[in-house]
Amino acid sequence: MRNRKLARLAALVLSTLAIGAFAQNQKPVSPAEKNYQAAPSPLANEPMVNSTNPKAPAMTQAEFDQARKIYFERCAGCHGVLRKGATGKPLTPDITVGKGTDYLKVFIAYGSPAGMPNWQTSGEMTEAQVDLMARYIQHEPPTPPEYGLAEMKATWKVLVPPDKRPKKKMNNYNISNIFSTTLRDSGEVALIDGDTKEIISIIKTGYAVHISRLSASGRYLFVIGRDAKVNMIDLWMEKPETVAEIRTGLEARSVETSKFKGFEDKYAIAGTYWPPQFVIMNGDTLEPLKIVSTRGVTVDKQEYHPEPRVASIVGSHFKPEFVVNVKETGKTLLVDYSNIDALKITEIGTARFLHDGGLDSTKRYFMVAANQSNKIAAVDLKDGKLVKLIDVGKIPHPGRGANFIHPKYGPVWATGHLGDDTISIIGTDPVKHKDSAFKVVQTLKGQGGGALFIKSHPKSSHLYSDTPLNPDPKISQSVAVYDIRNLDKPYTVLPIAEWAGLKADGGAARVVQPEFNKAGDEVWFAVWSAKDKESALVIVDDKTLKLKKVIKDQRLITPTGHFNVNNTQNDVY
Ligand code: DHE
Repeated sequence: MRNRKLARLAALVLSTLAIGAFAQNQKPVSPAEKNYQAAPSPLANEPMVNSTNPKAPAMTQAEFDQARKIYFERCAGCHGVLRKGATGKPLTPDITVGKGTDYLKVFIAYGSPAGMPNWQTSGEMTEAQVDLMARYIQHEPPTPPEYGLAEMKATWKVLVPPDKRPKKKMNNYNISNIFSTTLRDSGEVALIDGDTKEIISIIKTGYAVHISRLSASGRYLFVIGRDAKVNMIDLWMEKPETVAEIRTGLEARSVETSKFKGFEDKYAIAGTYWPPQFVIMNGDTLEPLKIVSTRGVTVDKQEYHPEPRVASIVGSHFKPEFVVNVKETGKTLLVDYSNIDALKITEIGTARFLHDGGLDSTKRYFMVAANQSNKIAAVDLKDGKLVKLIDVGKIPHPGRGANFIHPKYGPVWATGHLGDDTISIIGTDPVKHKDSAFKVVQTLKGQGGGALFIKSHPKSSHLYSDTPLNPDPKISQSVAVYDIRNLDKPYTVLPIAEWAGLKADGGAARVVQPEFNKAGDEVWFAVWSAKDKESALVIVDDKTLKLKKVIKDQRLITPTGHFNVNNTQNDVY
């Protein structure tokens, strides 16, 4: 009876949603994007200030705490920490109280055509949890604590001070061909010798570790966890180890180092999701030096946003600047670090919501995905200005993108898409190929949506595109390879997961992130399964497109990204 009533209400609410005000301006969210965004936030376990709303239905403290945990584990990635909306719509009490508990319950239970997951009917939430969440979102969003210099310093450790570190390389590794592989769910990185394919060591890092970057000299490896913990690893040590560490906030995704001549290895920078800010640190010790908030107004409507998260960061090779991309305000900040006591920041309005990106082959232009605008913003790092906003496919997701020489249009940079099956190729040479510069010169068809990373190498004539978030396992477990010399030729599919020969235990075996070795003659892929399932790394010979090696080891838990030292240090992609 109760279920019938809920179903009737559902039909009514869902039909209103399709045309109603609550659904306005909401683009459909693909299941792939939902799965990608809805990863648990480390904020679930942080203490927060709760303030209840007298107009909202009552909740006990225990109910509130349970709902808050669910919110940060399931909902914050799309709706935002303060529920101001990002991929998902805003859920602040001024909107939700007027909707009422029953309406909200239907929305949570059944999902919406705009992409809200059907949490109850999919079995991911019980009816009681749906009721809890419907009441919870009518209360004020609890605010996580701020995190300033004192908090950072309290977590900062210099485990091996600079004067106690080796004066020269103390190992026999070919450091520039080491790979740092993210072991996401064990909170570790695996350092792998790219020559012998042996695991050098497994190093404990932050929670759900995200990316690795290199210092300009290639000596220090910086790794950041989703909990904003940065590990600085010295690759000169006999056995590379963490020499300094710090927690730069409560949630983060990006870390980078100063690359400009004269500032090599001088600074590191970490950007945080919470609090919305970035911190410049000493490149030798990770001592936090300067914190800058990214709260501010959005590029389009010019309204205040309280939590604009820091997405990708790159170190400019043209000026002593960090390029900091702020997601929710849609702004690219050029942060001049030549005098951090008188910090100069050039604010370039690009588009919302900025995510990942990389440099063109000359390193002059930074190409960044504004994923909810379906655009790539090209920023000129020499002249410090926006060159162009380029319309591409649906939800561009380049990683750092791929640079290669197009037979007709010269130097180009490419991105794949989460939301469709295309690859957009953009001209990047305004000198010799003026007519095609910063335009989409060709669109390739890929295997399907759910693409995350695309890669090439100056020595290679191939372009590799993964599709780990495609719902079809045949597509998520393989990659498409294009012949750059003849892009009209159909792509070749490499069955990477099949080659890995994993135990037939039902692991997702998603193939993620092509990454070249230093020589540019082999490509590494992660075959990513759940924590309790077997995963592997698969290495392909770039010339023949044949399997070269499978690395399996019980310590390789949930490998995802991998970063070759030389290519990451020198922005070769
Ligand atoms: Fe990432 C890069 C954010 C989920 C693997 N990811 C980035 C960057 C950002 C980001 C802002 C750019 C950093 C830079 O260049 O400075 N990623 C996010 C999210 O917010 C998101 C969507 C959800 C979340 O809760 O974290 C998310 N990312 C994932 C994954 O699920 C992936 C596939 C697996 C994993 O390890 O978690 C993943 N992200 C990566 C990788 C890179 C990355 C491998 C680096 C790409 C590169 O070539 O540099």
